[in-house]
Amino acid sequence: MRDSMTLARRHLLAGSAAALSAAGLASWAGRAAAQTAAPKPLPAYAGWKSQDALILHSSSTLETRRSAFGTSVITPSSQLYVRNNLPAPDAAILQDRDAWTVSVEGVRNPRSLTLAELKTLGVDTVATVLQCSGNGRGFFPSKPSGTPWTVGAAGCVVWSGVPLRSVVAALGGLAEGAAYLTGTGGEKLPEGVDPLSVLVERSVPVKAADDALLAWEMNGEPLPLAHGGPLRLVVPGYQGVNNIKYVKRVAFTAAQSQARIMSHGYRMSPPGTKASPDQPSVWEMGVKSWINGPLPDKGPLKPGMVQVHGVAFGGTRGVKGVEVSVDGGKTWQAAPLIGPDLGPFAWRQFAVPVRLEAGTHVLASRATDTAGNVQAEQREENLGGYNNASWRDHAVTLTVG
Ligand SMILES: Nc1nc2c(c(=O)[nH]1)N[C@H]1C(S)=C(S)[C@@H](COP(=O)(O)O)O[C@H]1N2
Ligand SMILES: [Mo]
Repeated sequence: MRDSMTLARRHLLAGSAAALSAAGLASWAGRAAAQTAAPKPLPAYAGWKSQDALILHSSSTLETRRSAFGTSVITPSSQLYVRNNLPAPDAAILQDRDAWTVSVEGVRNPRSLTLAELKTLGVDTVATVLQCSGNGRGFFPSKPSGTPWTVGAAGCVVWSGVPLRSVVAALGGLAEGAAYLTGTGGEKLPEGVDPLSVLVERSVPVKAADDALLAWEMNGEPLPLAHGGPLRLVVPGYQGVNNIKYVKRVAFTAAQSQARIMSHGYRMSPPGTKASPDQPSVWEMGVKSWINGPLPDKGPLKPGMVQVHGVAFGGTRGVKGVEVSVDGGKTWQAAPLIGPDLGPFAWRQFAVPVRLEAGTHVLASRATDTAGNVQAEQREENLGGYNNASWRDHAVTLTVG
């Protein structure tokens, strides 16, 4: 949407540049073209990422282009989206990764542990879909405030770290009354404001701790600063915001965090209401899929065969199957899942060859999770534009011929 607008503008300028140089105004035209050709640079903490694969919404919101999702299951770190609610900490926190400390509370023997100590308590690897709860917000006609992500505030990544349950066991087990797992981010808070208004601290139901990881590696490399290095709380199957980067504290608590990001942010507030702590928080992800190719951005396709491919996931459950429609949801056909199954929290790729004749085609995908839940046709309207899993919103319109 936004990027296609930029493209259109670029074409327009390129066109007018040609016209102007023909009229002998080449130097002006050259300058205009140079100004539009250089994309805004990536922010320093994400400067190692692939500029071509990303849409830069702001210095703290980078989205993977739909066309950059390939057909292998893992999203390369260089193409993975970034979302920071506060400025990322100074890169100096990565100088001595093993010295990073996290305090563990709400266990029988609460204490602070270094990353070096955590590494002695156990290790596991898990593949998860990391997705911002606002992914798909750009499809809400109500234009909720916040980044208008379409599909690219998501990726499938492999984490390695210590299972949280091993840490809890090493500290004597859970204390009485633990109802939530609360994670706190280690960012430096701006001065002169109420800390609770900016602190990144989230609570999830304590059952989520069974699958949670304190991760120090992502996609086979030490966890980059942009993604929460040196240590991140990974809560498989839960929306991105619950996966606390630069985690400084993990607490088993009787109540949810009082931080604004928990009490009022990320709530499923019905339209016309105000956000409040009694509304559902964005926790577990629902069943969702979308098509990543073919896409209309390369212009009209020639009639013939195409491989319709995309991704599908079930949040805390795996995916049982995916169907694809090329007629806007009137008829559906099963689309085989391809590639390795990396477990219930990862996404699956699907691909199906279809013949497209000349005309306009609306391509959609619809996933079913292992419990039989089918991806919804419609989004659930809400103030923040969260949890959009509507297959209709994610459909792709193609012109052939
Ligand atoms: N400490 C901390 N953790 C955080 C955030 C943050 O701003 N600070 N943002 C959250 C949000 S809203 C999302 S969507 C994901 C983004 O993860 P990524 O930047 O690694 O893609 O991190 C979550 N964890
Ligand atoms: Mo997010």
